[in-house]
Amino acid sequence: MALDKEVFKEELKQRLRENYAMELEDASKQEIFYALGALVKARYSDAWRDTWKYYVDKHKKQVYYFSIEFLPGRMLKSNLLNLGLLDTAREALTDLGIELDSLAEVEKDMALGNGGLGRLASCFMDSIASCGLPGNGNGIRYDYGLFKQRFVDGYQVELPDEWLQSGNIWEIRRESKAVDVRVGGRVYLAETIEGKLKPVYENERILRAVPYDTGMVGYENNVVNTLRLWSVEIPDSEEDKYQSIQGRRELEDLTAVLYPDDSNEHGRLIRLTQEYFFVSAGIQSIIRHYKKRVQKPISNLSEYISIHINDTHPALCVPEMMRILVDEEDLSWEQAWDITGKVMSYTNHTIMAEALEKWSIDLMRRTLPRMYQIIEEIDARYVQTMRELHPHDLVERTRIIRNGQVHMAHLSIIGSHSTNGVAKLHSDLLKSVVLHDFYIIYPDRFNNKTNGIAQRRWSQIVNEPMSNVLDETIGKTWRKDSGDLKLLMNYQSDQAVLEKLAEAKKINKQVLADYILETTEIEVSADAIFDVQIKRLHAYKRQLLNLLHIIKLYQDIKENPDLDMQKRVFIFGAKAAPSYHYAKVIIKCINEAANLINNDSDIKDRIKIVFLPNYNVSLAEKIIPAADVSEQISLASKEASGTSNMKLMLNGAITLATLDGANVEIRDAVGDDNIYIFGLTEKEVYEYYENQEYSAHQLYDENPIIRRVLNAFIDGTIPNIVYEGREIFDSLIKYNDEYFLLRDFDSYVKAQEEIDKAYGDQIFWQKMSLINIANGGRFSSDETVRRYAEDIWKIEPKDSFVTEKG
Ligand code: F55
Repeated sequence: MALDKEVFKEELKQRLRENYAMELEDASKQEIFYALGALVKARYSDAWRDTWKYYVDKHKKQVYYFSIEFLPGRMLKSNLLNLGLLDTAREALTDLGIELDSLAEVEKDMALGNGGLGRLASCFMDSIASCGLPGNGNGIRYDYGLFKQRFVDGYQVELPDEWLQSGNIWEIRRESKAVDVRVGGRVYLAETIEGKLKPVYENERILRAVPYDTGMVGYENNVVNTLRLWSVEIPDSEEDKYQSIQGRRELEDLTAVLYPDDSNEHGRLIRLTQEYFFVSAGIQSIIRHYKKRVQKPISNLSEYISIHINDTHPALCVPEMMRILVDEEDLSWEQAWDITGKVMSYTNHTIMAEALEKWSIDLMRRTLPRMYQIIEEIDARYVQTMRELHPHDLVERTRIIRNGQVHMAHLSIIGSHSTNGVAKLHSDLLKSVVLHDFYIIYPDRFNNKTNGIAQRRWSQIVNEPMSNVLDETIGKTWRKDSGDLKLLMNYQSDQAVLEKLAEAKKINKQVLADYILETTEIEVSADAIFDVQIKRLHAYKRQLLNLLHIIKLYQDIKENPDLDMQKRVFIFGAKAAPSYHYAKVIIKCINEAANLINNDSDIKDRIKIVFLPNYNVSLAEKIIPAADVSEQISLASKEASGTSNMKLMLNGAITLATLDGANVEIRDAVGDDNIYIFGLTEKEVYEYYENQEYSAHQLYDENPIIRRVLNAFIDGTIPNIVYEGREIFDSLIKYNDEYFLLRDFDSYVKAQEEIDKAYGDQIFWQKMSLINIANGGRFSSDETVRRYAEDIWKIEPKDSFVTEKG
């Protein structure tokens, strides 16, 4: 039911009176935000219940997306938009003298994830609901999200993110749905009276998993799905066992913090327990629901349920499902294995060897004894079956338990029916290199699902000026179906439209410039090129290559003060894992180079460096609409997909990229003339690995520009980085530049020079920008999840949605 502006105002006032015993005039921003949140939640609670009931009544097959990270960011505006209330709310609040955007800033950014993987999970949640698909998220409700980042003397400092401090308006604690999870102790098999072998647990610890549910509101379709996040508690029955404060602490710590490392498992015990905790709680609650509501024989499970393993962190889904089917539901191993394989599917997000998750047998056995027994059995049966079909070596290389370790990717592939990569190139590399052995064994299991983004959030919510121009130009259908952005292609030579888009960009740049001034005291001009690199800090993502180019420009200007070039602001946003020393060194160097360049009067404001602290979803929402250039400069083959590349193109930024991850598909979408490609191809990178002919030292010796840039790190040109500068220098020269920065340097500089020239011709530039927006629709996560739904999960959208779409 549509909500009238006047009713909206009354309801808001009413809620303030009820919840806070206050009149609007006396309420703080925070109180108004919570009253508004409660109002919004009440608007979808009926649809939430009805969606749930519909899935049950119609026996709909549902997917459960298991992910140890979700990164929704703020939800107020997105919920308002999806409920069709955004304009009403904005107008009603304006009448009351309140600005929606500033009210929205009160909401804590929900940051239960590190980066791309967690954000992808949240984009999927939005799209699954918006496409009317029966799907739910399953994860962990961390008390503390990803650390907050500050810079002190140019160094990253981490602070706790107490996001729950003033409560979370969107969640519902459902104590009645709590389940018990057993960890530790000893398990042995004993014969029952019927002569079956059953596990007997000794000295195990029982954890209580309490779910907190959040409604995932679909876009104008009355569908509200569920994101279920689990929190640990001590069960009453166990109170006696936790007499010591330390014992209690240890247990309560289980869901306290998100591990802040986005590439390396450190083999920490608590992490493995976290993984089992949310997997076991999730699967138990699925099976309970199935038995109570679906009421079909357990042998039909795979007709009603699909479980997705987002990266290997939830890989224990495989043995946990086996445990429940065999130990608790009394199925034979063979029958349980058949069902498990049909239910499970797995997405791989990386080819970086160090990111492939492994656990020592010893730790696994101690922490999760029953899981280990089951994995051992899966492994033994795998070897036995495959031995007859494949060479010994191949079977040995692909088995789950190898060299004292449990390989979680192997477990995920062997225990599921589908393994997918996240961009075409990445999926090809999985088949030809990283998981080639498995591709030989299971060729039919491999497929590609190129990532996508929640386009409504990343266009209409974050970029109103551009959205208004789009409405005026091509009508409003693009808001529901982003494929319609293509209509914009008809206006690529329409000067008036190009100018309007340029004006919208200028408005966004001024907003960001104001934010930059406010947070960093750096003054930047909205006339400059806003050149943006926003992503986790990683050697392979090559923020350092960006810095090397900036140093070169600096040196060029110092040498030739009349150098003809466009003004540029280089904007960085990046957190480094707290234990990732080299990444932190790069942060320090960027910050010190910023100090040097921003304060050098010879440079004036021709180049500026802005490293915005605490990059997160909300900050991305400020930066992306204001970007002119999108830096996607990872070493080819290393970035599985990337998703900021998609968000930036959708907002009219021009991509400067290597042929890596989804950049390849962005190039296909916009054409060679509307993107700047540079650097080694993935094939050339692999050739270097084979022939071992790369010599960074030689490039340093032979290329005077490279030499001068690198020397700036060790000769005092960049101040305050004695040790850090030396480390950077050594990583490139002494340790031969693992990610080929120096090899790609010249072609990167050349591409940057072309961008400089292109920006000088504003009509030319705006045309490229328009073509990028027009083709951004291709990377909608609506499309991505539809492909998962059809090819992998075999789930169907809610009927009303089908009819609505025709
Ligand atoms: C988090 C924890 C661990 Cl232990 C390992 C990895 C991560 C993580 O955050 N990975 C991640 O974000 N990977 C990224 O996934 C994106 C979505 O598929 C890709 O676009 C991106 O290329 C990839 O690096």
